[in-house]
Amino acid sequence: MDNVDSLILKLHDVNAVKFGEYKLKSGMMTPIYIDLRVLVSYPALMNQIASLIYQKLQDEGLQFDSVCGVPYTALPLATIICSKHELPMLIRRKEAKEYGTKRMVEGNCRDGDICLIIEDTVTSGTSILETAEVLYKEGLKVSDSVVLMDREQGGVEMLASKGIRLHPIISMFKVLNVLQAAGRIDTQMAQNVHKFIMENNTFRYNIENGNGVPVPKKPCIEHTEMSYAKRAKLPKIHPLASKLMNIMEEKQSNLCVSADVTSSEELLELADSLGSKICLLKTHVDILKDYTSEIGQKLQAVAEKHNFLIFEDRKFADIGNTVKHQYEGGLYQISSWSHIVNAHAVPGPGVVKGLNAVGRPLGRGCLLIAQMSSQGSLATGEYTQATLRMAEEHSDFVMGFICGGKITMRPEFIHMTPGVQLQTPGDGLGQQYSTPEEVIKNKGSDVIIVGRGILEAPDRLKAAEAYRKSGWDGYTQRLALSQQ
Ligand code: S5P
Repeated sequence: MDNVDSLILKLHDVNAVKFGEYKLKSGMMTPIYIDLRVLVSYPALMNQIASLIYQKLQDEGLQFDSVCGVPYTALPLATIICSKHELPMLIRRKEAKEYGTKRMVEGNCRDGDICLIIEDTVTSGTSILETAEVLYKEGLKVSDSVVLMDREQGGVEMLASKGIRLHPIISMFKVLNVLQAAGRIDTQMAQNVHKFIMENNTFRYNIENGNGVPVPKKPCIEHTEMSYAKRAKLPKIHPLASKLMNIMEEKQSNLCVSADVTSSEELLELADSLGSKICLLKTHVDILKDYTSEIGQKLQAVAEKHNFLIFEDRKFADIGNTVKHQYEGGLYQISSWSHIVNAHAVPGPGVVKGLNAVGRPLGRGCLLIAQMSSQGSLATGEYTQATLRMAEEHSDFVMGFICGGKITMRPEFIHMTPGVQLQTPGDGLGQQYSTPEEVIKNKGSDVIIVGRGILEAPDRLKAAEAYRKSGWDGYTQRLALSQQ
C-alpha cells in the first residue's frame, strides 16, 4: 500500500473524513465531510502530511521565497514544514490587531517576494484566494498553492482563472476508491458521493442523469472561456492536446474529417485535398479493403504537409495486455503512424495502462469515449462520470474525450464530438446528428467530427469549408459570449 492510500485510511480512522449529512462553509449540504482540524491531536499524522506536502512542492519544482498556511488548519502544517526545512514562513492573521501595527501578515514581507500557500482542503478555492489577497496587499506575489485534499468541486479551475496554480495531493475520487477498496464504504455510498461531487462542481458543466446529454448549466462562479491558444500553454496539458490546439488556432479549424472510405487511394486523396481545412483526420483503417503497410507512412507525410494530426478511431476495449498488442502490432501497427487513438473505459484503467505503455514513449495520446452519438447508447450518466474520473487519473496519456459536448471544465482536456451534420436528422441506423453550432457554441465541445456530411456532398472541398467555417464561428461566438 502506498503512502497516500495508508494516509487516507488513517484519516478515516481519526474521523477526519466522515460520511453523512454535513454543511459546508458555503451553506451547501454534503454527504462527505473532510475535517482536518482534528489532526493536531495526532502528531504522527501531522508529520506524515507535512512530508507529503513538502514532497509535492519539490516534485513540482515550485519556486518561492516564503510559505504561508491558510489559517487555522494549515498553519501548524506550514510550521512543521518550515521548521524542518528551514524555510521562511509568514502568518496570515484572520483579524487585525486592536493595537500596534494593524498588519494582517506577520513575518518579513519583501516587495515582489513569492509566497507559496499551503492549504489542507479545497472546495471552490475561495479560502486560498482570500489568503492570497491579504498577501497581495503586502506586496507579495502568489503563483502556486499546494493542498492536501481537493474536493474536486472547481477549486483548481477557479484559482487558475485568478493566476494561481493549485497542486492537489489527494483527490476526492482517490479517497472514495481507497475507502471502497478497503471495505470502509459500500458501492452505493461511493456512487452517491461521486455523483454529489460531479453535480456540485462550481466550474464543471452538469451531466444530466436521464440521457447523459451534458446540459450547460450556468456555473456558480463566473467562468471565462479560454481560447485554444491559451489552453495550449497550460502547464498540465498533454503535449499532443497542446499541439492540436495550436494547429486549430493557426488554421482556424476545429474540423476533424472522418475519412470513412474503403480504398487507400481515396483515403490519401481525401487527406490531401481536404488537408488545408482540417485540424485532424480520423481513420477506420480496418475498413480499407486494400491496406498495405505503406499507408501509415503516406498518411503521415500528408499530415505533415498540411499540418494536421491523425486519429485512428480504433475504440480499444480489452484488457491491458491485449490492447498493447492490438495497438503496436498486427497488420496495422497503429502506434507507428497514428498520433491519437481512442478507447472505451469499460475494461477499467488497465485499458489505458496498456495503451500508455506503447503510446506514451512515442508521444501519442488517447481519447476516452465518454458518450456516444448513437441512439440508445449505454454510455451515459454514471458511466460518463466514471470515464471522466479515469481520464483525470491518467491525464499523462488521456488528452480528452469523445462526447456529446463539454463534460468537464478542466481546460487541459479536449472534447471531440461526432454525429455532426448541417442538415440531416439521422441515417436510419441510429446515428443522431447535431449541427456544428449546437455542438461547439451551445454544448461547449472543441472539435466537430464529420463523416458523411462531407463525404457524401457533391463537392467535398466546398462542404469541408462550410463545416470548418460553421465550427469556427461556433467557437468564436462561444468565446465572445463568455466575455460579455
Ligand atoms: O459516438 C460516436 C463515436 C464515434 S468515434 N459516434 C460516431 O459516429 N463515431 C464515429 O464518427 C463513427 O465511427 C464514424 O466514423 C464517425 C461519424 O460519421 P458520420 O458519417 O455519421 O458523420
